Amino acid sequence: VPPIFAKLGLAYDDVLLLPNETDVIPSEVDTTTRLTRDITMKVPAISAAMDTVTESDMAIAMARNGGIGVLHRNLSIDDQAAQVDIVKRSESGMITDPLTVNPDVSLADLDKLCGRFHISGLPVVDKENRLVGIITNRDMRFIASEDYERLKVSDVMTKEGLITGPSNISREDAHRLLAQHKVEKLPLVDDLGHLTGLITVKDFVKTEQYPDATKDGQGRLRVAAGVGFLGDAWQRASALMEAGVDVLVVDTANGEARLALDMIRRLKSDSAFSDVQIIGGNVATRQGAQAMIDAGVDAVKIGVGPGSICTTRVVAGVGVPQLTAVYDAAQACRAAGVPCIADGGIHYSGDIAKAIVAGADSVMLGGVLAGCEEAPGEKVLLHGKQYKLYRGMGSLGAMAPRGKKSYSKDRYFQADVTSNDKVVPEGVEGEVPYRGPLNAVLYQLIGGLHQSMFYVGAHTVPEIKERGRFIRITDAGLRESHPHDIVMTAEAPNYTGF
Ligand code: RVP
Repeated sequence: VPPIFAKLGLAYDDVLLLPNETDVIPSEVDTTTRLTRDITMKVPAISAAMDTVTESDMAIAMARNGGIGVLHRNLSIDDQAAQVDIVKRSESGMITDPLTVNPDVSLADLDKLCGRFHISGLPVVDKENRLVGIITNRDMRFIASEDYERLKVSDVMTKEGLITGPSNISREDAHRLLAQHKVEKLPLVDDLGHLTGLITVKDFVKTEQYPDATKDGQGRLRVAAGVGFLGDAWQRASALMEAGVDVLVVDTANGEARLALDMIRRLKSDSAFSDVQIIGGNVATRQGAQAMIDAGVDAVKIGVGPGSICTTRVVAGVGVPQLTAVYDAAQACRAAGVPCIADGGIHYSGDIAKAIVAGADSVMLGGVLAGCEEAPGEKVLLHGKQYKLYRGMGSLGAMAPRGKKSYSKDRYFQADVTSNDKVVPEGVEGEVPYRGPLNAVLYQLIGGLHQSMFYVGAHTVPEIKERGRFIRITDAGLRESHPHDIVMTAEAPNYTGF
């Protein structure tokens, strides 16, 4: 019979990382990590699938800055799929279904079309979708607006010496062609001259602006989305897949539940989902992680009860302090070559390195991102300071929203409860300080990780996992770690003091 008491469980605050001899320069470390079996990202951070953290704005900002966002599922299937579409279209290496215009259209109509879609020019195609020209601002510049009704696209479009590329052109070749001919748009055509895509110079500019962005094979930002496992979960997963989602997160508070494991197995065995990576969670033990791996997941998400808004540990008395949970679950993941994610309980940047040394490949963040400009919801003013709403997905507000349907109750297996006062919450609702745009917040969080890597003497994520060692500390050690014997008079961008 196994003993009824397991070993002592540790939280991030119970340990510190030991410094080592080092030749590392913080600004030069490489934080590239694996999100799932098939996807890597430059920054090991994921925004949580929560309705006060990740909608399309946050997902775009996270992917641009090298991480990824998980779109929450407390909204209708159509709305969630539409958000996937927004992220996938926000930056595209190549537009596969570009807007086009017919040669017979009047310049007046063309002008309206360009205005509506905020574009500066269009490929011109005949009825068989063969490219016959291109029309841009340049062609229109010297035409008086009173002639717009009279003239047609075919009268002014550029048709001689069109610069085009083959459908399968590489990014580098496309860039070379655009630069060589000093054009802004490169239509792509197949052997028969049909238009198959469009590459614009604007996308190259974005690439320079966000060199770390997490992108798919077509140069579009990557995005993840949460799904459940009951009711219309399959329909939701299918709609998200059709909208182009890169990763589905089977999102539950207890990943060892048979229904969640069944959903993962079903997704992994359906060839329609072969291009979508599947993350499963949450678990907090080695055996839990093994169950996920056996079901076939592409990454395991770890955390039962560490979340800043979570009351599972007091309501149900269940959970594992997060450092130990990550350490134990990661043992199974490492043996299977499956990446894992430490989800919840990250308060300070130093916790990210602790999670990674314990075995995680990336971290999922809720509370520290909920105050960002890109998080859903308005800022509120409280006692002269700005705040944003942050609530648990197991809070009353998320599971029993007044006058609205909750789509995510089943995360806590409370799907068939109809009356709101029959809901048993496992989370709370509150406000977090407004923290401005995500890039500045992430800069501090990941900057902190760079410093950790410098102290530990690690140039890369695998190296910090290998070299990192913990020392356990006491309450006195923790008090000593935080600022003490001082009244703080200036705010630090990476220390909130709570
Ligand atoms: P934190 O970053 O500490 O705010 O934790 C965020 C995590 O907490 C989420 O990614 C999720 O796993 C968990 N969560 C979300 N809602 C609740 C709840 O209501 N109990 N917990």
